[in-house]
Amino acid sequence: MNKHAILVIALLVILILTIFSGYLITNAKNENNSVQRKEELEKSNLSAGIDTSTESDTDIDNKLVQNVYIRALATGKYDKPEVRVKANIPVVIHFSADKDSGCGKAFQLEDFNVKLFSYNGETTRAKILPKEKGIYYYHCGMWMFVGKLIVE
Ligand SMILES: [Cu+2]
Repeated sequence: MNKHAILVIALLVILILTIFSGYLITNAKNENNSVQRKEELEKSNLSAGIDTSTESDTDIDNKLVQNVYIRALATGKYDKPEVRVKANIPVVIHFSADKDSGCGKAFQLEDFNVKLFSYNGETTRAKILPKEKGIYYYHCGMWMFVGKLIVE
């Protein structure tokens, strides 16, 4: 092997190492960014009273849905007298009712044609897309349980 060949091989090795380390650094940066973005979104969602903790990473990244959890209690009230959501982002309502909540087992949100039932404490869901800002009332069949869905 002559000197020239050794030099060429050495240069090739250096070139490959440079490209590979550049690739590693870029990858690490991307991962950091996506974790940071997810944390920021979770923070902003929390301050808006929206729980995204059960959603997959994809849903959080794409801001696909706003989850709201409402439960009718045996005390004759909802656990949340009001819920705030943002307009033009789909909302999934997760409704459940205590076994002793009587007519609270029926949940209605007429402005969005939602009628849910939870007879045995189970969670039932409805997805809506609120387009107009405003206050919409959710309630049981006789308006004894009443709560506000506030679209901002
Ligand atoms: Cu009622």
